[in-house]
Amino acid sequence: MMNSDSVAEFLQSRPMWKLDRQREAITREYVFTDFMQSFSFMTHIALLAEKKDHHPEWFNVYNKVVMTLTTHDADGITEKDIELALYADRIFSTLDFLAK
Ligand code: H2B
Repeated sequence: MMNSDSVAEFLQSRPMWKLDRQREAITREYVFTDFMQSFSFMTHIALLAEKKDHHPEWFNVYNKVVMTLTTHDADGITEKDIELALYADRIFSTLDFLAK
């Protein structure tokens, strides 16, 4: 489990991510132009999730994806969640290649 200082540091550097205290998870909403973008984004994340054996909880409606990250084995937020969050943000910021 990560200490609360490093979680706070992450949240400060990425204000789009919120802490869900009840779940001990981090969560963010991504907004896309359409379903194809949402689903392409999810496909990219899914491949890394399988590779790392660390999977997001997510909710998708059309152009929106809400992603919640927590480590079930540890009952809280770990480095794996932060790593997946950073990866998801990076995929999101390179959406031009998803748009085609
Ligand atoms: N994903 C997440 N988010 N947390 C986990 O603890 C977790 C996982 N554990 N994916 C993995 C799979 C575990 O169930 C397997 C057995 O390693």
